Amino acid sequence: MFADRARIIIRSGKGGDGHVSFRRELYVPNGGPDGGDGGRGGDVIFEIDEGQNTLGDYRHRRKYKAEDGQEGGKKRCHGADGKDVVLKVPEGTVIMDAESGKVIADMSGENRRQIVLKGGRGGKGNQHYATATMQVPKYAQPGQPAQELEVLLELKVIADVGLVGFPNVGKSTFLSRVTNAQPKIANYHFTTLSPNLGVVDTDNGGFVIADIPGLIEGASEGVGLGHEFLRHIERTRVIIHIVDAASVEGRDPVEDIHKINKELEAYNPEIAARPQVIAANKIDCIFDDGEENPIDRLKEEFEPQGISVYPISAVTGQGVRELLFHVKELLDKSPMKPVVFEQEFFPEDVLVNENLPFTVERSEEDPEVFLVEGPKIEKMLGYTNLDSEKGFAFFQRFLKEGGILEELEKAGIQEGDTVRMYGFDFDYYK
Ligand SMILES: Nc1nc2c(ncn2[C@@H]2O[C@H](COP(=O)(O)OP(=O)(O)OP(=O)(O)O)[C@@H](O)[C@H]2O)c(=O)[nH]1
Ligand SMILES: [Mg+2]
Repeated sequence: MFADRARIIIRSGKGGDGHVSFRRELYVPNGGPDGGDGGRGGDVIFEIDEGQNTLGDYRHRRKYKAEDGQEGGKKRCHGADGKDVVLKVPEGTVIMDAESGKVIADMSGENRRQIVLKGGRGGKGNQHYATATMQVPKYAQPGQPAQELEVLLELKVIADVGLVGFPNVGKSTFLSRVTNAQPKIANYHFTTLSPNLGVVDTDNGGFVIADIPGLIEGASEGVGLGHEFLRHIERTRVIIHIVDAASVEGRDPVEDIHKINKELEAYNPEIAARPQVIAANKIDCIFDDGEENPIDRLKEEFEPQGISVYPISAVTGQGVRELLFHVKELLDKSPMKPVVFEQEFFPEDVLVNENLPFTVERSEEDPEVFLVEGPKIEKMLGYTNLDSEKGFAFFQRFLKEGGILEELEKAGIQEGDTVRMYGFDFDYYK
């Protein structure tokens, strides 16, 4: 497993329980309830750390847990809030629900910090439950439960330009030539296993280049970790296709380009359609042996398709300036369209889908009133703000998904009847 992918378990803090206690004063036999509220459980927060460029930190530890809130105390003492846990990730990290693969957060662009799991709300102490009819409430609200989730972190780097090509064609050498990055360079395949980023300075502004691992035939079907590697170019705008024009390893450069472009097309046609420029590398190794010059062959084949060919040597620097100038032009022409992955999975919804213990009863005193009781419902009422439109909609969905509406109908509820839950009255309408 490479450092640009990790699977971890995260858990928010449970809310502290509300406390049950009664005032004890000299000469006062039955003091009122004074149990304090529980503290809030800590959140699990993801945050971009500019200094990081791999997910290496997450390979060694699998569980990350925020602190639980503490129970409320006597004398209206509020329990301490649990500490949040803040997980630092490199920019471009996409957080997904491990089970469904659905996106929870895309840590890029404007989104520098996101709460992924919210800590449970603290329960209310019995001090809140004294009423005219119930002066010694022996119950308090339990804290909201913690949430636990297995998530997949995937680094999808964000760069203006992606370097693609077979292994060993000189992608990393090129990156080290045009930026301050110092990637590993060696004369064997798959020297680069996770992307390296570098910034190119030009007279009219800089841009970011990503050097990605080499691709091989079948990459789009997953051969040679192809999928892992291909996803790193998803968020680039222009592609520099590097090819070994000197055929140092005996392959034909024209065929190489076709093969890699076929893989791009199969993986994601949208990537294959992005502006591309060919860097015909290693020209310092091309010797005139009477055969047709490979640069001419590349130009004949690809320039009619609108793909320019630039002969370069990443080692000597020959031709590199012209290439970068052209790339900058392409970038200026291609729109700034950041690829952002939208949220498709909402961890807080998972709480709603639990099986709910509850009862539905027609009131004996008034046949148009239906009483609903259940610990989850009470808790839910405790932490939902029914005055806000969003809160009310959330509560309605909870009633529907929890099967409560269905039970009410079975019990014979009619339009306009009243649903009563823990002192709250609602009119029933379909
Ligand atoms: N003669 C010559 N050799 C080069 C040139 N560019 C790169 N090389 C050599 O090619 C070999 C591979 O270079 P890398 O930059 O590691 O290639 P890569 O494409 O990043 O390879 P992977 O990371 O394995 O995909 C090294 O031995 C480089 O010195 C060039 O312009 N001319
Ligand atoms: Mg490399």
